[in-house]
Amino acid sequence: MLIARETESSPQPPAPTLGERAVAALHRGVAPLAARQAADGHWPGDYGGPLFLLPGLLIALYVTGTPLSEHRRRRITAYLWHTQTDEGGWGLHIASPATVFGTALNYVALRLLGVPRTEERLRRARAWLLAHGGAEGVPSWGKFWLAVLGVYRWEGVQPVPPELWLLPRQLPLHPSRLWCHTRAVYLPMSYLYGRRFVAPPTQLVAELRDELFTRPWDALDWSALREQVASGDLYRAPSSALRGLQRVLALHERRPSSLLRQRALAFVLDQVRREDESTGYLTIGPVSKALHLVVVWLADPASAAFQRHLERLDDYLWDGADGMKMQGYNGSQLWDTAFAMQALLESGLAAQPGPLREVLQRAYRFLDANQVRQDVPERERHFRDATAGMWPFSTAEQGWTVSDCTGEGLKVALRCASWVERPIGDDRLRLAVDRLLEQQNADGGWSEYERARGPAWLERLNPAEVFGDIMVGHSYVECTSACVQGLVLHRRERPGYRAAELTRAVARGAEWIGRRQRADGSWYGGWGICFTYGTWFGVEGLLAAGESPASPAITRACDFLLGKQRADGGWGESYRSCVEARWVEEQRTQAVQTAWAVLALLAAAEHGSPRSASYRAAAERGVALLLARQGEDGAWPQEAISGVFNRTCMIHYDNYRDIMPLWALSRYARLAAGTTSGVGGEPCSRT
Ligand code: LAN
Repeated sequence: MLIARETESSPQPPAPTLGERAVAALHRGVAPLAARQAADGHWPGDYGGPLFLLPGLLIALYVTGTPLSEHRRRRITAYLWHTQTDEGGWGLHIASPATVFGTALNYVALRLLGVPRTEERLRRARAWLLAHGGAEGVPSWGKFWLAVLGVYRWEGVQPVPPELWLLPRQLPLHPSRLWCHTRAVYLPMSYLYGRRFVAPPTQLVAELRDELFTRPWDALDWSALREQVASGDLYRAPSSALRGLQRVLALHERRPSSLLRQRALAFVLDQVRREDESTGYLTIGPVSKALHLVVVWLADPASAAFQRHLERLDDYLWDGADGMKMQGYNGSQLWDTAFAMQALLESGLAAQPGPLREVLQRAYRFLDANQVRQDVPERERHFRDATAGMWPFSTAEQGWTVSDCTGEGLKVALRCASWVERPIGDDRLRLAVDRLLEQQNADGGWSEYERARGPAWLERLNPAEVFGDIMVGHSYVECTSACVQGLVLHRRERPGYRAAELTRAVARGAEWIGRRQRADGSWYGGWGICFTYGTWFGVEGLLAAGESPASPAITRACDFLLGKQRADGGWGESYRSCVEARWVEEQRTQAVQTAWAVLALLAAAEHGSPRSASYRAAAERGVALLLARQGEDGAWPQEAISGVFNRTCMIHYDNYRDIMPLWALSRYARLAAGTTSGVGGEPCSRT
């Protein structure tokens, strides 16, 4: 009776709605994110994943006689054991099965770290390597590092003649036309190759010669090995055109003119120095970082440049729970900050002054401090595009600016302008717009770093067997979408600036995005896994450009996403999608990919798609999954790896696991509450 009466007088509160639960989850989720913000406003994160970077660095340190601290030696060794596969080898990246490239190089790395050949795990690694043809078939970048160490003969390495840099600039084969990362790798390689640098022999090198190959070292036919690559490692088999070119170059290498060689080496060294100076000795990426270390040491072991390089090693090293690794970049600082800010802005939680506002304000300061404000000195002589006004992926000091980082940076700068203490001046935002307009490719899309410079057929001469699409710049849906979104927001918030050009650029960008949509409605993502990521950008880009949400393109894209939703409400796509260029399911659904799909579906719903109800319903099931995956502490657990480059190599984005679910929940909560406003009344809708 008592119970019945109580129920009558105080009815059970109704179960919270999904919207209310999302808001509660947001409150819990922003706390751990806020706690991890660095004093300068960015979010530090582990940017590991690739497994071909540490060996290059360790070889570089070894050949330059640079000692490794005991701490680093232990932590790096721990990482290498941690990443050994069950089969006993190492892959191209942490999610990949063992390859000859990964195994030969990481075997060498462990030996350089002092592990004896008799160590049980190393014996398994060696057994795996020898069963797969030994280091004879290591891909070209592996051959290169082994040659520097003295474990491979230079005759077994495909030519990288520095003289190519002396060709007339107009020629398509001039290295300045290559994709910036490829030219940054082959530039220092050409120096070391041109000098045929080999480290002084040591006992360890002699032992490695003995351990890595299936046949006695002295009996190996080096010039035949030049063309030998383990079949399991091949992603892009060398074309016959490339083989032809390499044979011609090898003939030339029998008797290179010493005068030309000296001139070419001097030219290359000057380029290396310019790159060092314009990047604070970070260089554009991890491979060039290790190569430059050897180059500047070889040019002058007592140089300040060599010391500066050593001082900036830490920027690439990350000591995580799994050990110490070399990261794929000097970090993802700006990129993560721009995304985290958008997730927070869209939540509206920071609308009132308070601690979360402070988080945004600090993040904004990072954005402000890391806009690149000038071009590289004598940039034409260094083959660099203008950069003043753009944002980089990591830091302004590193200096290599990226189109989509600029697009995202511009978006957040504009969205915060009305309420931050010291907004970035309009002149600086206009510079960003100028650069984006300059960098649009002839096909209407955007590449990442530079406007595309080389003809597409140069891809047929790709000598790096393990990567695809690395020879020249290509337009990407992510870059194009982010640039379109940034330009559209600028046009809306600061009308009148280069209006006609902006409108035309946006239309051409949208056309490019439309053309690249696949028959199934998806887009291939070049930098995140994979169709889920690409489709999120495709949808947002088209909607920002004014595409009707009822259009076939948007409908097909959303239908694609609906078709991939799994019974648990989530999305889960394997990294194999990137490699195979077709959808491959991941075993378990992924919170990060679910967030991307939810963001896309809700964007279409918010813009008024006639199918809004079904998109919202699907998004709600995704949101429910995100809520279920959130931990007690408000954070999300790390699931499968989510980033990629060059089609084959996966890379870890540490902060995505929190940022992306938070962003999706923010959007859902905002729509559920029926508001279009985020912080300071800034409209969040992307129209
Ligand atoms: C990156 C990191 C960021 C990434 C995004 C901004 C996310 C993307 O939208 C555009 C491309 C870009 C800038 C990008 C390009 C390729 C990079 C630089 C990397 C994935 C980080 C590491 C990778 C680089 C090529 C690794 C070094 C390996 C070689 C094969 C040279």
